[in-house]
Amino acid sequence: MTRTEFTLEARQRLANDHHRPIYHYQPPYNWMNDPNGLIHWKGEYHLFYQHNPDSPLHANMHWGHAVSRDLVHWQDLPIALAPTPNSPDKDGVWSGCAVDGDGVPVIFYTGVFPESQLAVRCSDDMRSFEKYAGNPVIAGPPAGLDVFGFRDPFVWKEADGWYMLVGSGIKGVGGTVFLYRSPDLLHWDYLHPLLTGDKNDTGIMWECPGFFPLGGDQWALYVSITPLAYVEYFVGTYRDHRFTPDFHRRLDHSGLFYAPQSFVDAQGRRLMFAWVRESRAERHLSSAGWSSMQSIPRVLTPGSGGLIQIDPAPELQTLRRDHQHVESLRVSSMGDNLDGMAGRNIEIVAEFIPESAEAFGLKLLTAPDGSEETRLVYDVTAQTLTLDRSRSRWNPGDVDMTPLSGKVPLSPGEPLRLRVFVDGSVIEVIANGTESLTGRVYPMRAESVGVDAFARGGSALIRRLALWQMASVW
Ligand code: DQQ
Repeated sequence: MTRTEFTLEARQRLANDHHRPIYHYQPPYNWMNDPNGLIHWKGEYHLFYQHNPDSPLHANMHWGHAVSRDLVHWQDLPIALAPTPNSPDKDGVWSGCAVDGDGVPVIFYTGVFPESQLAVRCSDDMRSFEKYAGNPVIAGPPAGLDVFGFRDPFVWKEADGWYMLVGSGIKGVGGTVFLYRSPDLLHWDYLHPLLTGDKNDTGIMWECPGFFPLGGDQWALYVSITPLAYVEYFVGTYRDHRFTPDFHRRLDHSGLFYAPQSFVDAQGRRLMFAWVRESRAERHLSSAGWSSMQSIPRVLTPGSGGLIQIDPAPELQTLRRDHQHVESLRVSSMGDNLDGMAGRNIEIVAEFIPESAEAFGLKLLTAPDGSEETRLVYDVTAQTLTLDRSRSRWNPGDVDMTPLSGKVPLSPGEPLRLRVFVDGSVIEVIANGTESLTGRVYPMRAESVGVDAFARGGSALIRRLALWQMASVW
């Protein structure tokens, strides 16, 4: 049996699980977390990921590997990196990145324990991987600092050399990212912290950093904050290898979109994937036999007000099937507004004008008898968008059903524009281009697939709403 046949068969075995997505990447089975080593190399998108091949729980980290020519359909490849006994990664191959090292793809990752930075030379087809004999390339944090963690290298090239960020936290101070420079990708000198946060504001340790030019001399730094588990980004000026942020804010309003990684593809687009975490107890993962998924690919560009604009990669549109839509539909009740719309694996594009409503939005994954439903609610007064999961499942049973919420400010007359991707147990929402809200819900009933719209305390106008069934990528 070939590897492809083997993984397809493994996927087939789990295909009846209605919580399993059909158009978000996830491994054939068992645990996955952070995206790693994202690179567009010789026409193939490479997605490596934190993977436990032995169980659906976080342990024994390896790098899983998949490739795609179109960013949408993936082929599973053999595990790329595994721990080597008696070496700096004996306890796990943790997160990292891949770069075009002047014609040779090179991977950097964190070996544990202790945490140190390691390099890997890849073959030109990126199917074989040779760990550098001189590893680690950075053995430990800068001398004289008392830190939490030292991991998740992010590497880029500038005119005067290679630069690396490593995530950490200075005890008693806050999360930080250390900046290193190298002439050759193998010898690294510590420069200074690129940025250090305040532990009371942005957590004690920063994981999985990424740093990129947003436009002009504006750069964006994103970090995953631990132990708070959300992603923050900072925008500011970057000059002489010093970064001065003007502001910082959430990249996604929930803690379920985590450890994102971005890269530039051959079209010059900055693309991002993230780990979409689970929201249910370990016993559910053990019985499901799988855990987590990658977010949809997103394109990052400079947005209004200096923010990052987030758009679903247009390639996802190739999965659209069976289009339904409504236009100019005034909604003033709690249900029965969208006749015949349903789907568990769907994309919705909607534009709402608030009018007199106090709150309005969409119901997703609703049961025919109303026993289960998830609401995406815009509260006009509070200017918040909330994924109300309180009734997403009739028997909570160790599933987190707390609301997920974030500010989506609308100026007077401005519509709420939603891009919504529902896929089994994941709901990814991008509102008005710059606000992202990612949630997980686990309806118990396979027939909980209804879609509706609602408004409370007045009316809202749906200027247009389109819904597509999404095809499986397998
Ligand atoms: N996951 C990896 C670490 C990283 C964390 C371990 C973030 O390298 O800091 O699986 O989710």
